[in-house]
Amino acid sequence: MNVRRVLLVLVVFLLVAPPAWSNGEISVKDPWVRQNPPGTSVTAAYMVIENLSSAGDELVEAGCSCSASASIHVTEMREDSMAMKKVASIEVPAGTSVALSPGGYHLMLEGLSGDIKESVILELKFRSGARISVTAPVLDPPEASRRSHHHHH
Ligand SMILES: [Cu+2]
Repeated sequence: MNVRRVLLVLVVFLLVAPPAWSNGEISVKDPWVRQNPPGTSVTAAYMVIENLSSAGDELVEAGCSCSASASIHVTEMREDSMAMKKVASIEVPAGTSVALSPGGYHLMLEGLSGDIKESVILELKFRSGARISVTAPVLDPPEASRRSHHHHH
């Protein structure tokens, strides 16, 4: 292969490369973070994680420069109340996608460094070693529920 051919292959690869928050095997769609009420220091992030590979994977760690900590949580119905608990990981079986959404899995962002604005960058780490950075827009709750219910005025 001569240099020109190598460059051509590189250019084609860059043109077809998936969006920023995909590594070709794991793809993250529709990320968003709930706007924290003014003065509070906790919020949650949501997204859909798709595993495009033929091997199962697991989200094992998350981080955000916007907060002191980010942990993986699940909201569960217990008796007749909702409760959240920390989980070690979220399984994403091969060829499937898992939704992090209000009332279910979410990333709990605790110790916010201030009121979050516009967007935050989430870092996701998978058992396979894959690491993905995701830019998640900050949505306030009414906007967030419009988005999740696809309601139009
Ligand atoms: Cu939580």
